[in-house]
Amino acid sequence: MSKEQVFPYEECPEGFEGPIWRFSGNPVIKRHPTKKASRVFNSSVIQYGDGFIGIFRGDGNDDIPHLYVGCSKDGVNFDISDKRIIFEDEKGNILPETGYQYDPRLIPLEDKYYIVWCDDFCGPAISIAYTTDFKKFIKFDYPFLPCNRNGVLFPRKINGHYYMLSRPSDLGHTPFGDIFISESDDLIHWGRHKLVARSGYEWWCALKIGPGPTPIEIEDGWLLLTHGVNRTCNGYVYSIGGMILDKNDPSVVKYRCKDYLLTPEEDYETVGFVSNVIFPTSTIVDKESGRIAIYYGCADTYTGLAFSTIDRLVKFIKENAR
Ligand code: BMA
Repeated sequence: MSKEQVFPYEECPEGFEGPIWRFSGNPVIKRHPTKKASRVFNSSVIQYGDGFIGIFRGDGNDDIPHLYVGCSKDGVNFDISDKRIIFEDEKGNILPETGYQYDPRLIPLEDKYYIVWCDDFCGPAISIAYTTDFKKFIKFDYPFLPCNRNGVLFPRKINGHYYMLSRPSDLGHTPFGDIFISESDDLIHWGRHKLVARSGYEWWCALKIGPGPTPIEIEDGWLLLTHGVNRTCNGYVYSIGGMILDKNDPSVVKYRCKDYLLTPEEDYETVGFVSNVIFPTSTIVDKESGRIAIYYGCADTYTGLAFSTIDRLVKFIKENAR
């Protein structure tokens, strides 16, 4: 990263005491951002060169989600391609397009950029692919059986193994959800599955808890943002939660915050295609200052940006751990 690297950030508003504050210019991606996508949300952005690149979920004019590459100079204004990502297999054969693709996570890992998303494999299933240039995308065989969503890869090997979090689901809107972790030595064969966190502890995540963005390595563990779902008389409500996993054994939760970190409150979060949903899918971290920019889907309609710092999140999670 060059010294002039732009970092999307706003200082905490004076007097604000919560763990996460919203960008004053939200939503950063509004309705109809491209000719092909009427809504772009639950997408993933990383620093790339002296700017930013992302894999975006774009729901088309037929409501079906597909994946697109997008770029930005400032992490706020995005230029999203009109062309869907086409995947190849490891032999270079173009793969037929599946029925849908959504909620991508983009993870720099070793010398490649990995994309993990929810794909149509006789039902929602986690899919994994990599790219080195954001032009050619090589898809592996499905790592897990359906139904499963929210595959979140750790950004480095831990004790010589790769790890992925996921949230097994059903074919539809899944009235349950817990976080599991799986281990692999080659990113293709996965096993040694373990339970990480169950839903049902607090009301805001009584129905489901799922992994959000790629975990952030901190001094004494992994900082994991989550989505937690409450079932109300008026439907599901998605909030952002947080926990800290053990550094050497990420199946162990060291601190789990009993309160949400952010819940739908702004109009662009409470009103939309699916109202009352905030869904974090990526973070950008400035290691030197500890600043964090969080990209999150708003009401399955917009993309929002929010901020915090590592110290502030860790302190809040520890002080409010159950
Ligand atoms: C989940 C996923 C997300 C979506 C959320 C709320 O099951 O499908 O893509 O944001 O529901 O609709």
